[in-house]
This record gives sequence, structure tokens and C-alpha cells, in this order.
Amino acid sequence: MGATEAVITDLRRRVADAASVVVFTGAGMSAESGVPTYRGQGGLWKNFRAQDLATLDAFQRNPALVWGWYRERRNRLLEVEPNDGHRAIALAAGRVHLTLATQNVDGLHAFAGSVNFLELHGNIWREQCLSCPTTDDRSRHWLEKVTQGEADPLPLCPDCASLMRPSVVWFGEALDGRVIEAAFRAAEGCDLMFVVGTSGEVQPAASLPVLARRAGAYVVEVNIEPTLLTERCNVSLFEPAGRVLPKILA
Ligand code: BV8
Ligand code: ZN
Repeated sequence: MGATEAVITDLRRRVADAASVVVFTGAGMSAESGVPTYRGQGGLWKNFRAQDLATLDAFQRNPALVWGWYRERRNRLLEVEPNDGHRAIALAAGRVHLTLATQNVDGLHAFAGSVNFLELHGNIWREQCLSCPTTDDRSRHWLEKVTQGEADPLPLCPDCASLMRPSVVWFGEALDGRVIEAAFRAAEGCDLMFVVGTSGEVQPAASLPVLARRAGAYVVEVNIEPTLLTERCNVSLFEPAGRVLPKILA
């Protein structure tokens, strides 16, 4: 039995014995679905610098450029499906006490069937008004808008006609307090945490595995390469998430 198989057997037992499991995911979770990560090769930030686009300041200076980037990402997402890793997490939630906290804004966990999970950085399919509380969930009917040419480059609020923005958390913006607090509580209260497909570069999300480890959880990294979090984890599986999560969680 290879080292990985032995680790997988041990992890399957740990999942079965755990009172509470947290799965913390990043962009690598969606890589096998064909969604580019942020910092890897071909990554989203490669041809743009994060601070040039994913900030409120950038949006106010050039809303058309920033909306153009999000529309391009939405259109690319219309072509992709969740992968076996997303589906394994959604199915496991029906069998074990599992809290999913994702940094991803791509909506693929929901598309795979996960419900009641924490979107730490928002959701690319949702929009909110710059001036009033109106939000709009473009979700999957975005396709009709694009094909009917209705997806206007600068969406305006249906209620007050101000500019709408993507409902994602930009750099320098605070995360939703209730969401990050729930994630911290889940991390501090779990026996087992899976850290899947994240470089661990973005705070405060990347603190979750540190909190879990400090509170006594067994922390497992699933990534294709070592990261800033590797030394914080009890064990790292250097395997693609879509391939190894089904073996552990199914
Ligand atoms: C805040 C939404 C304060 C938008 C995103 C200096 C030092 C420390 C911190 C800071 C600093 N300067 C500024 C900060 C804070 C800043 C930050 O952390 N900056 C970092 C970059 C230095 N954080 C913030 O600004 C946050 N807000 O701090 O507010 C505050 C408090 C109160 C009041 C006011 C303000 C907001 C952070 C959220 C930013 N928004 N995205 C959008 O997406 O358009 S961040 C962006 O990065 C995504 O959300 C993404 O999820 C996130 C993290 O990236 P990863 O998911 O890890 O993706 P990455 O590409 O990096 O890595 C992919 C991994 O997958 C790799 O490891 C790869 O090996 C692996 N992989 C690839 N394929 C696979 C795989 N693994 C498994 N299987 C595979 N097949
Ligand atoms: Zn409005």
C-alpha cells in the first residue's frame, strides 16, 4: 500500500470518527473544472495585477474595465461544470457534520449541490448597488442576458439607477463579519479540517487552518504543491483535489 493509500485509509477513519469536519477551499478546488487559479500558471492575476482590478478604487476609477474582467470570468464559468471534488464534499455533508468555507466566488460548490456553506469572498454571480441595499442574483440566467445581448456593460440598479458592482470582497474590504465569525467558530470547534486548493496567501481566510490546528484539530492539506500553509498542517496530500477528495470522503 503506497504512502498515499495509507494516509487515505487513516483519513477515512478520521472522517468517520469526527464530530465536526471543516472543509476550507480555494481556487485549486475548481482547477480541474477548467477555472484558472489566481496565482498559478495562466492564473487570473498573471496578466492583471490584483490591486489593479479587485479593489473598490479600481472599480470607481474604471468600472468598465473591472466589469469587463468579471463578465469575462462569468462567461468562462458558463462553460464549466463542478468536478468530482465539489461533488464529494456536497455528498459528504449529508453523512457527517461538515462545514464548508470557501474563498471561491465561482459558485461551483452550490452548482455541485452544497448548501448552507460560507462564501468568505462573496459570489461572482451576485451584484449589489453601490448606493442602496438592492442586490441581484444573475446566477445561471446570465447566459440568456449574454446571448440576447442584454448583459449591458455597466449594470444599473433597478431601484435607484446607481451603478451595480459584483458582490465579491475586494482587497482592502472587510469580509462579512457574520460569515468570517462563523468560519472562525467552525475552525475552532472542529476535529478535522481539510485545506483544499489554496496558496494560503490571502488574509483573514488563510488564518482558518492556523486556528483549527491551535484548537487541536487534525489539519489535512490537499494541494498539488507545497504552500505557505504546508508546515501548519498535520499532513499534506500532494494530489489533485478532484481525484483524492472522492477517495477520502465517498
Ligand atoms: C481585508 C475576490 C481589512 C475578488 C479575493 C500584507 C500582508 C498580509 C495581508 C495583507 C497585506 N496587505 C493587504 C493585506 C490584506 C489582504 C491580503 O490578504 N492580501 C494578500 C494578497 C497579501 N486581504 C484583504 O484585503 C481582505 N480584506 O483584509 O480587509 C479590513 C478590515 C476591516 C475593515 C476594512 C478592511 C480581503 C481579501 C479578499 C480579496 N478578494 N477575491 C475576486 O475573486 O475577483 S482574493 C482571491 O484570492 C480569491 O478570493 C481567492 O479565493 C483568494 C485566495 O487565493 P487562492 O484561492 O488560494 O488561489 P491561488 O491561485 O492563490 O492558489 C491556488 C492553489 O490551488 C495553489 O496553491 C495551487 O497549487 C493549488 N491547486 C491548483 N490546482 C489544484 C490545486 N490544489 C488541488 N488540486 C488541484 N487540481
Ligand atoms: Zn440602488
